[in-house]
Amino acid sequence: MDAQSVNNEICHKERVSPTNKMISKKGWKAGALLLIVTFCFGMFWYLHVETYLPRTYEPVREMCSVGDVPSKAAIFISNYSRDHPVFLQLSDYFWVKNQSFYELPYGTKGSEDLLMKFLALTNRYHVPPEIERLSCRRCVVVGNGHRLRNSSLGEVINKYDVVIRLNNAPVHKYERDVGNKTTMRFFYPESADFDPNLDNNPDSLMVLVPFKPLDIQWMKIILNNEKRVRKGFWKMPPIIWEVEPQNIRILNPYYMEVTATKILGIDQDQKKKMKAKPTTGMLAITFALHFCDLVHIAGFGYPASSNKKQPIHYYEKVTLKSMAVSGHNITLEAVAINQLLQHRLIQNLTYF
Ligand SMILES: *[C@@H]1O[C@H](CO)[C@@H](O)[C@H](O)[C@H]1NC(C)=O
Ligand SMILES: *[C@@H]1O[C@H](CO)[C@@H](O)[C@H](O)[C@H]1NC(C)=O
Ligand SMILES: *[C@@H]1O[C@H](CO)[C@@H](O)[C@H](O)[C@H]1NC(C)=O
Ligand SMILES: *[C@@H]1O[C@H](CO)[C@@H](O)[C@H](O)[C@H]1NC(C)=O
Ligand SMILES: *[C@@H]1O[C@H](CO)[C@@H](O)[C@H](O)[C@H]1NC(C)=O
Ligand SMILES: CC(=O)N[C@H]1CO[C@H](CO)[C@@H](O)[C@@H]1O
Repeated sequence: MDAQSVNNEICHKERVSPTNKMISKKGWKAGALLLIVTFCFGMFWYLHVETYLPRTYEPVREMCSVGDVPSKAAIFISNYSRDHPVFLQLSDYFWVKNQSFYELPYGTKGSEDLLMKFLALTNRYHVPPEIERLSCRRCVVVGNGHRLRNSSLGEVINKYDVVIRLNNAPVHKYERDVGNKTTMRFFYPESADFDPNLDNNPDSLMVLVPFKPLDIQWMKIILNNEKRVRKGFWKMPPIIWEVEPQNIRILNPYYMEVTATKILGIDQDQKKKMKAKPTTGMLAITFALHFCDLVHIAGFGYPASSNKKQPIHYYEKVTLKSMAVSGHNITLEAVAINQLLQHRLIQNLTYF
């Protein structure tokens, strides 16, 4: 800037100074107002996003660290082992019968012949190779809790390598909140989806959790199209159930045993165990701790027991009353889940 222009500048400033002052006063007020509005909007957006979308999920891709869950689980679960076969296989029963200590649902004692017949029908016993060969497995267990409603977690859930769903929880028409990817679905006859093709992908694994020999029988009857059995179920299971046999698996009862004795600390005594069977959700979390390197959960947790009208599921109106007769101890399970969260073995995507 040369002297002349500096001079001009000063002159100009001096000349316009009174109006300038007014303008700058008004400008300051407008600026401050703009700042406040921006701040408020920002805060609103921040809080809104914060409460609505939990922070943990966006970097799911980068979050996997091999061996993280196994090393933590080894401390938490006595005799922790990932060497057990995930699903039952024919070779366990064909030549040499697997010597199981417990009967169903905690072992296969007494069900060997039935298993041999059934497992000969499906002929597939493994995890799909594209999952098996992942160096780090990111899993999400999707509970059926009501808080998934309007959660918009669908896209997030779809990003995991393994999405585990439970029982007859629908996907159709709930995609925005729960996603549409299903790697495995854990179920038993009474909880089977009547329209499995609507709520699963063509390659979803349908994982039977056998609570009693009749559960394996039910599936064998359907696959063989034998005469249907109606007695012995506490709720009528589907009698027509169209799933490709190669997508069916039976979960190794080992995980049920670990869930009961080590996660829930239910007494070793078999009779006592029968009284409080773990839920499919609790079982799925235990399984994930033995299979995955990262375990996230969504849609877990029940309303307070005083809240009698609050629906417990995202897709139907049943309330806590239905759980009272279920033979599950959900108080015990809530304590266990909280412990797993505290030890960072699992992380939650939805608030409890
Ligand atoms: C752990 O394994 C050992 C050896 O098999 C066994 O003696 C012990 O009872 C097991 N402990 C638990 C808590 O399962
Ligand atoms: C076979 O039995 C052993 C105990 O002897 C058990 O650890 C294992 O999980 C069983 N395998 C299957 C597929 O049941
Ligand atoms: C979900 O959103 C819909 C539409 O915005 C609303 O009508 C409904 O009450 C919400 N449900 C819950 C459980 O918040
Ligand atoms: C999920 O939905 C999206 C969008 O509709 C679709 O492109 C995708 O193929 C679906 N995924 C599965 C596994 O069905
Ligand atoms: C659940 O387990 C806790 C702790 O063992 C026990 O105090 C409670 O009575 C159990 N509840 C039911 C309904 O069995
Ligand atoms: C029960 C529990 O630990 N809930 C947590 C779920 O995750 C959010 C953060 O994503 C925590 O704020 C909750 O406390």
